[in-house]
Amino acid sequence: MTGIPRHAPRTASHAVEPPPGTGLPYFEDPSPGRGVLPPRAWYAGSDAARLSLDGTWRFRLSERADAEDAAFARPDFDDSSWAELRVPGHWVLAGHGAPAYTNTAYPFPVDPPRVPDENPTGDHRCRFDLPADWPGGPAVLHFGGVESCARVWLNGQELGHFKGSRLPHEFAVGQLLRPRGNVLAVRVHQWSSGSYLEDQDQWWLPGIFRGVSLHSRPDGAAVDHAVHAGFDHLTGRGTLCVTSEPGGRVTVPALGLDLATGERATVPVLPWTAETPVLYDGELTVPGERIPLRIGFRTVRVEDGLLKVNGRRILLRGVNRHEFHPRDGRAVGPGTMRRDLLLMKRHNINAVRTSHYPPHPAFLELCDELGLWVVDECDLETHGFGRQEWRGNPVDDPRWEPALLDRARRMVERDKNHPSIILWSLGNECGTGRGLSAMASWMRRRDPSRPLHYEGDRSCADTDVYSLMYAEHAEVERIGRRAEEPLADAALDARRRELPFLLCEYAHAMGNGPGGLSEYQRLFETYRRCQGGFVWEWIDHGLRRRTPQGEVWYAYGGDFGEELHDGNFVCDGLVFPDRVPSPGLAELKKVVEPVRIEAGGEGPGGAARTVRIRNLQDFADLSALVFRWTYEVAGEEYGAGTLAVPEVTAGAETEVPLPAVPDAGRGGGEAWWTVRAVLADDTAWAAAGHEVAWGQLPAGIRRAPVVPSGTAAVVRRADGGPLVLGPGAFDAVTGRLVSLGGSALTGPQLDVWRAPTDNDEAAAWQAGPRPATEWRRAGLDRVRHRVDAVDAGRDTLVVRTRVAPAGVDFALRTVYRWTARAGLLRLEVAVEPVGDWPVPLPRLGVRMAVCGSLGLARWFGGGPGEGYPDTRAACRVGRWELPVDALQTPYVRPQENGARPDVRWATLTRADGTGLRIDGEPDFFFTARRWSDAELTAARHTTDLTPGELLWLHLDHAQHGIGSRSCGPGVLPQHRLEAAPAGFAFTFSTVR
Ligand code: IPT
Repeated sequence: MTGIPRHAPRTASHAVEPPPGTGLPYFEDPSPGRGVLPPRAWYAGSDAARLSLDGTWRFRLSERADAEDAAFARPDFDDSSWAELRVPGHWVLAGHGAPAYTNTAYPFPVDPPRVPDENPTGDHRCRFDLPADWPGGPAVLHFGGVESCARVWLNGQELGHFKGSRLPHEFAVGQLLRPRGNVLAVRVHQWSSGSYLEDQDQWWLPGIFRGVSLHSRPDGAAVDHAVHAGFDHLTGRGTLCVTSEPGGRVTVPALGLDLATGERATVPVLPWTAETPVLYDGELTVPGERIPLRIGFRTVRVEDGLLKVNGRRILLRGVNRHEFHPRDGRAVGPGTMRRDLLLMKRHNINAVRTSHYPPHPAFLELCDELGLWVVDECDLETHGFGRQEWRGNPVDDPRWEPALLDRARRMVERDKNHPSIILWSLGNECGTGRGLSAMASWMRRRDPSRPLHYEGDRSCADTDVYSLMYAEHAEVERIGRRAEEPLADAALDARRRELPFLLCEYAHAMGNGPGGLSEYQRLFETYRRCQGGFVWEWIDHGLRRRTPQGEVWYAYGGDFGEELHDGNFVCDGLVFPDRVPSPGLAELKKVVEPVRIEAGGEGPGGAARTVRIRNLQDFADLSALVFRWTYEVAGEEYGAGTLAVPEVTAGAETEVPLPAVPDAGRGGGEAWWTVRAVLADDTAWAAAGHEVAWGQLPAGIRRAPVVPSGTAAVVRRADGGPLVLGPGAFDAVTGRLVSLGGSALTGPQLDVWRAPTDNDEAAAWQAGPRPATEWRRAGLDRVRHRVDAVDAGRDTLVVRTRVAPAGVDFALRTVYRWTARAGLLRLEVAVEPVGDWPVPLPRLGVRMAVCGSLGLARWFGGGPGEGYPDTRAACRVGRWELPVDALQTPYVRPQENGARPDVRWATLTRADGTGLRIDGEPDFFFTARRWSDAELTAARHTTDLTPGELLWLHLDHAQHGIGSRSCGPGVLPQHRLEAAPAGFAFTFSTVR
């Protein structure tokens, strides 16, 4: 607690004035603005009066910045012909103009600080009366966020203008207010010099998208205040010091504290951590105002090469969060913010990077309350300059320095009192430059209590943590061993090598995926230097639309006719646009679970005897959890209870004996213990019983292979008609199964194609192999099947084929061998690659089509959600049941989805319970859908898929991994599906 900084001087409106005489209009001038008050800490409320001006305003859109004069700002201007518009909101989402999506490209010619003539400009008017008890005197007008440049008038008087879209701006207005009929006029330009600093990967959404409010600031109200609350883990004591202008007193009843501002008190406290977010309620009283405080004691340090909070290394299980709502864009309400955080907490996420701008301040209050580590990132990205070797990059041009410093200040001053914020981030993807260094030195001076983050400068000259995005596993491992490639500058290299490491972005959650999470987590748990990271990203930014028939779909780049756009790259979240968790979130929850439950000592037949429980938390013991076990045989429960688990401190582990095998469960079938760690009591983020972690332990695998007994059926040949073998009938020419138990079907045929996932497609700018491109080039989407022989033996039907696309000489020789016994029809498939296979296979299995009435799926194997070779951690062995329609994962851009891994058997049944059963040997991936893979491949939006008459079944022996190549590493070698000889079998039977 040394060097508590004093407040920055609060006289000038901008401590660094813009360079004079640029001759540019205010919206193009690189300056941050004029007439605005210095920033201050945001707080939810005090006893000083506040008036929200949110609501229905009047609105007029012009195509250019200068299309209209400013007469609309006059109080008596007649706006009755204008449209109505909800504030906060984005006019492009309210029927005026259209949103546009680009990732890194500026959607206008790059000529900083100039912007195009086509500059949609929204004039807004709000008429308001003061409440009867409004105190009069000084007041400020507060804008929480306006994109991208606003010019403001109150009662005809111009107040000033500002840029910095996701930052607060305030004006002194007390002298202009009158009791009734006030008119606030705001002109908002979509494009400004500020747009060059806001090239984040998201929709361009102009408008007043955060709240507008009026705050009484009576004489003696706090101009600003800062809460410093550190924790000394050696003594267990916290030190509190609150500074404010003017000074006053601070009380914290629970700690018995009553002290003057500027004074320090050191008392025993419970510290704040993301796992134990203890907040002490207090109050700051200054002559003109009483401000409630929520104080969390914690100390952040970089020490011994590690990022530590309260003396301990922390592990970040984080996500990048943009503010997004499928209808309201970045105008995200408190309910949505809370929902995001509850979902995160319930999925074991403990950290948020506020990519790539400070969020609504209420979000940070919720992070304090619920417990998340926060990297608060400045509203800054100049990524588009990277497309031109960073020529003209504003962060390296002194003309922009006032704007950069203004942004740094507005973030730090607004957010400084949140215990949840452990790192400040300078911004995202800006290359390097003096402006960034200036921001960093200002931040260090202003707030020495928090380390700095910025990923874009590999030298780490201005930062306290080494951060990368999308680094491959192998590189993370090198960094973990502090054996990374050296920097050219030896001094900088030595410094960086001592820094803790995090991945500010990894595991790109676009579409089906991300794959490879488990392998990253293993690295984070092995190397103390690797302190975790932030998955990219939390939510798909699909904008909700409806077909004329009322069916919902989600729009992405290009759906608004943008001339330049980046398609569905904007949909890369762990939750769908409607915040329904995607399988990727289920996978993340399992992979980052804070408790690991594994088989301990082994008994006969590989059966677990004990369960090892590891507490992977950084602070909390396991007392918040109870451990429930069940014993299942063939997916059926034969016993359940609670395990007695002794106290396990953070980082420690224990091994507890498993109960005796329940007598009833000693029969045949595959047996498993499932141990689940659930919340013992209700918490602020989930109810008692919520499952935090689980593990499955083999209880002696007793699996009888499905070798049908009884006498072999013989092959019969109906006159000129099909070949018949047991319950199956086969086309005599093609050898394909055409009916089973009397029900017509299109029999199994080798299949290697899958509708490419976003990770299969890979980003266009990715160097190196892009799997889907290679697959198409190889022709895997158009393979042909040549039947070389249909050999009907006495009790065996053998069909020999050669499977290959046009134009190449490599192929898969595929032999189908059919036998039948006792009503079971067995297929053995042998696949032999011939020639030089240049690519891995998307999948290897058979595809068949059955009647669409078989709408209910039951299976024993991995579930309940989908899983692929490198995304199956969240699948547990069990018996599951879902309608076929519910097996589909509605990725915003349709693609391969819905496979259930490790399936032993599956049935598909009609409403009357009859149907089809498939047993696999070995386990298989089971997929069923009402459209073909060709249709799935062609679809651009979910509404392009219409259920057909048939169900398409995919019984896959293997799948290629998923990886994260849509923006990051591809499939790890162990999850690649190379063309190689393979054999697998299925047994088909009917269910009656
Ligand atoms: C990285 C960006 O930082 C992030 O904003 C987002 O665009 C993400 O990629 C992809 O969705 S930058 C990328 C070029 C590595």
